[in-house]
Amino acid sequence: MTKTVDVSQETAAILDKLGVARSAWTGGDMASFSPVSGEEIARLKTVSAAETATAIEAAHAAFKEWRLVPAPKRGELIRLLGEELRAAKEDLGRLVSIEAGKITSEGLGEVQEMIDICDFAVGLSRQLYGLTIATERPGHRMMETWHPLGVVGIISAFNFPVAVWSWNAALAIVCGNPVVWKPSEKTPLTALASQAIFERALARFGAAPKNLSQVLIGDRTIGEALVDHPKVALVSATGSTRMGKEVGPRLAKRFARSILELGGNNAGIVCPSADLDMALRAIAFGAMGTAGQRCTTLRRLFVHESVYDELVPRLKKAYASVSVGNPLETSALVGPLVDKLAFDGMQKALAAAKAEGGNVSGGERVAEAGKETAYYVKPAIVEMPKQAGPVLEETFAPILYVMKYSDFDAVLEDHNAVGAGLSSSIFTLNMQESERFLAADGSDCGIANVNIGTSGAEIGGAFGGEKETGGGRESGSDAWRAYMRRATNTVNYSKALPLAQGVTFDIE
Ligand code: UN1
Repeated sequence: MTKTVDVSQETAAILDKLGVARSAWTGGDMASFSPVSGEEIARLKTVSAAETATAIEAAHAAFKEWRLVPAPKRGELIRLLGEELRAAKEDLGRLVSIEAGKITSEGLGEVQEMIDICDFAVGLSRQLYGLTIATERPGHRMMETWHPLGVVGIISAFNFPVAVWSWNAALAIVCGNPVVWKPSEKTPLTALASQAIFERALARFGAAPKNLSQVLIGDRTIGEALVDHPKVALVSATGSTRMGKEVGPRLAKRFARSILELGGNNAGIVCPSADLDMALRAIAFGAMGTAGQRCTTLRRLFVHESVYDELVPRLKKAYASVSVGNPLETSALVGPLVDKLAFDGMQKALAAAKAEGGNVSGGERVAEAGKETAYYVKPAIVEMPKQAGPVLEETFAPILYVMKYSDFDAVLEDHNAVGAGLSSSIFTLNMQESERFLAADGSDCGIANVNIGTSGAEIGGAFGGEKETGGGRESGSDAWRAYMRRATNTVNYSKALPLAQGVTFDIE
């Protein structure tokens, strides 16, 4: 017997414990649901476009103070945030499971990702360095300085409801910028909880300006107000390519910066020499993990004809036996889809795949007793005669399209023949193949892996992708530079004024 969890009651208990005021999530005008049970768990107050503008002005006032605080001191605030997140890990992870439907270890993993980026950002707070560059003029010095940029708007998606905020917020704050966050309408509670945790860190930190971090609950009008407001210097937006196509040009129109982290239609290639046991595990997690709702989810698999008949039946067996169920009550590996829209999208893609000659196993709804508005599905594996129809699109659901290949050059072409360019993997023990995959004429994605799946990237690397994925980079490596403005400084310490390029301009 599994215990029955009262989702609403548990949500309330966690929010109370994390210090989120009841007035923020009861009696409001926006309903929020848990995909675990399909039930309404909160009613939130939304803010208007006018209130968004006020919040941005307040953030800008905070910017004027925060940019003058030394970066290592700013890092101290993020160190405290990391401590508070460690203390709240279990509760926040559970809330992620309730609100996004993630299984327990993935809910906790998401909070771990927040902790990791805080640690990274603390170190970074002492490493926001520029170059010193040789100048062509005697008695001169040329260097780069990195300054805080301004208010950073964050638009995040339901599938990583808190980690993506933290990638942006930890870096932005260390870089001297306040953040204004519009979370997904599907996951507002984890946002309120993260803000409450941040406020605990702020209280311990002491003297920080007000409104360094704000959460704005509401619909797309808030996102639009963030995108259009002249005092928002950068918007980091995670979501669909369709959303990015609207956000990108609007930001460009006013010369604001963007970090776009959009769709992924990620592929793996299984070569003749692959370690098939390893590939099987990586494929299973990449394609079925998070119920196929990561932007790094594995969606297309190319298997060499020499190993196809060995690997694919094993994969189908793993699909048939994978446990699907309530992530709060069971240790199932696959939780629910986020809502009915996601379920309908999945069924539509499967029907289109069949019409293209696909052979579908799985994909049917799994009944969860008494929960007609919760959408649990068996992950689907679809053998396709070729890459066509829905295979070329991102469907945010656990569908893995499997195709046979014979020629390495041709499979690389097929690999790159989709709009998105986020993540990719090759499974091979042949270094000529693996190196080629990572070379200039190999994978065209922002993330290219060898003998690892497409999902589950560490925070230390820059995260993002090319083409219709939007080109933005968040998280590790030098992604911090997007949150700062670069000044080139030339200092003349000589007694003369030589002009560059040998130009003379002598006045009397
Ligand atoms: C996303 O799905 O939007 O690599 C982000 C991963 C995670 C982040 C995914 N670290 O799967």
